Formats: sequence, C-alpha cells, structure tokens
Amino acid sequence: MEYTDLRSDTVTKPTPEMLEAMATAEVGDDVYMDDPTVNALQLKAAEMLGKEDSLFVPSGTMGNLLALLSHCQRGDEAIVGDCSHIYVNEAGGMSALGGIHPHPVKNQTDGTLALDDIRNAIQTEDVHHTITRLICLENTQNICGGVVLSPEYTQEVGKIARNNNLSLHIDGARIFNASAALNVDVKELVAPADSVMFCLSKGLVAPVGSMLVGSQKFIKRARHLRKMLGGGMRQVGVLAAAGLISLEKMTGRLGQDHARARILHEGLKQVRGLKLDASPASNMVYFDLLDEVKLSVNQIVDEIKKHGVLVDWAGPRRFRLVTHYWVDDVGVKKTLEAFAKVLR
Ligand code: TLP
Repeated sequence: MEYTDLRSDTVTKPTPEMLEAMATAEVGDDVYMDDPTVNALQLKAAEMLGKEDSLFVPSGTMGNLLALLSHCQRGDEAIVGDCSHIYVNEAGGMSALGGIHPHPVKNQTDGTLALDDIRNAIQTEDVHHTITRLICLENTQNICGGVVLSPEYTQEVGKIARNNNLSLHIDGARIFNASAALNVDVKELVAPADSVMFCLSKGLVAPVGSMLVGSQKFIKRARHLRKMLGGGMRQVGVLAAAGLISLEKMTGRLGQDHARARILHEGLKQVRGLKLDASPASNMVYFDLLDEVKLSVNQIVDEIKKHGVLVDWAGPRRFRLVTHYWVDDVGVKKTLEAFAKVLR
C-alpha cells in the first residue's frame, strides 16, 4: 500500500532530482576539507543565513550538541526552553557529553521564553553558582505547535545575551518554515544569533544532514569537536549534493506545506472527538482526543494505518500530524476521510 506519512517531516525521501545529483556528485575527502560539493553547500548555507561560515553535520542533534560544546565549558550553564528539543529530545547530550548544566525556563504557549524569565535565569556571580554562558531558542518551536518566533522577539533575546556577555544559539531545525510563515528573510530571523542549526532532512527533503552556522572561529571549533565525536564524514559530497538542492529548490515551497496543514486543521475540526489546537502557524497540526473517544492513541494509529495513512501520537491523548513535500492534496483528503471513519 502507498502510505501518506504524516508522522514527521523527517520521513521525507529524496526526490528523483536529488538522487541524480547524489549519483553524479563530485566528491573529495571532507576531513581534508577538499570535497567540492560539501564546500559549495557550506558556502551557500552561510550566505543564506548571513553568517561567516558553516559546517555540514550528520544530524540536527549533533549540530545542537556541537553548538553547546563550542559555546560552553564543563560546568557552564545553558538556558533552554522546558519544551525545547535540546532539553527534551536530545538524550541529555549536553550534560552527558559536555558537562553542561541545562537551566530550563518555561516555554510560553507561543513558543517564546518570557524575557523576564530569561533575565531571572541568568546566574549571579557567586561561588555557589554555575556560570551562565548560553541562551537557546527554537524556531519553529516544535512541541508548542510548530509556532514561529518573530524577528523582533529574537532581537530582544539577542540584546539580553549581549548585555550579559552570553551567546545565543537558535535550534532552527525548521528555520526556513519560520521564514516562510512570517514572510521574513531567514537572515533577519537569525541576525541576533551567534550560531544556528538548521536541518536539510526535514521540510527541505534531503535524506540526511543538518547545517551548523556561525562565525569562522566558532565553526573551526565545531569542526574539531565534530571530528572528536566521530562525525568527520569523508566523501560526503554524495549527501551534500542533495542538501544543495534543498537550499536551491525546497526553501521556496514550504508555504504549500503550511497551507495543507491549515486544510488538515480545518477538516479535522469537523471530526467528532477531536479538540484541535489553534490553526497551524507552519507545518504541524496538533490535537487532543476528547474523553468520549474510547480508543487509545495506539489503537487509533493502527486503525488509521489500515486506511493508508501513517500518524504518530505526541502524548497519551495527543497527536501531531506534519505536512511535507510528499503529502499532496490527495493525501490530505485521504487523511481526513481516515479520521472521520475511525472516529465515527
Ligand atoms: N525532531 C523530530 C523528533 O526528534 C521529535 C521530529 O519528528 O520533529 N531540533 C528540533 C526542533 C527537532 O524537531 C529535531 C527533530 C531536531 C532538532 C533533531 O534533528 P535530528 O533528528 O536530525 O537529530
């Protein structure tokens, strides 16, 4: 059966154009920094984000970890959202591997960290305290609903960072979705940040890889740490070739995924037993099951699958559906019909 897969945008398989580019990519040894395709990708990513340099990394998780390790020493503290991917979904890498102490701050429903909460989380100089080094934001904010942080808000956080001698990292796994949703150049969205990670392998459809972006000095340090973690990838131009197509062809079409997410949201509102979150800001549709629904989330996942649709739960009574390149109008219709039938 051909499935419509809404579990995540991480499921996106490469397009035929990407496969062709991968098969014919010019490669070298990227640890010697002489893979021309990787070099072209790193140049383009840095240019598009308005930063000095960038580094191709195997995953978003490694990109975030490299940023944390580059900005912080052991025993330093990083301010993170309590619903951030870095805090919740990266296996505690910052503390396990970097000895970095996370300082969680409540994520507001709009994905922001309240500015006063950030200010209050900065440690005062005291022999008892850790040393605050870093603030991390996430844009789009996944768990809060794929919501977007505005350039104005990010500027304010950037000011707090600068006034307190801290660095600002943005987990921009889906920063191009934020850019599309706000109709703001991605450069403007990340201008206040010292470093940004973004993923090629989500809405941008490449099979593997993320980019870490920042100053030359920061990227030099991150490259060293990437090697330490075993992430020096040799003839990795075969993957970078797909990433170049992501940057050239995929960043401009994300609005289509957002429009389909809104259609899904509208349609699911009509289905009995579901309580939808607010209309999606980007490509994620979140909703809860009402008490009247007697099926468990796992039973619903299994039943929906019988109709050719893959979904994943996001909590004991919660779902997240994610639109992407491979979800077309037919897939949206099929999904709405599947939910209507299963919850009838
Ligand atoms: N997110 C995945 C899961 O891990 C939850 C998903 O399906 O959404 N930052 C953010 C904001 C992310 O959402 C993710 C992946 C990452 C970082 C990590 O990227 P990868 O999976 O490449 O390590």
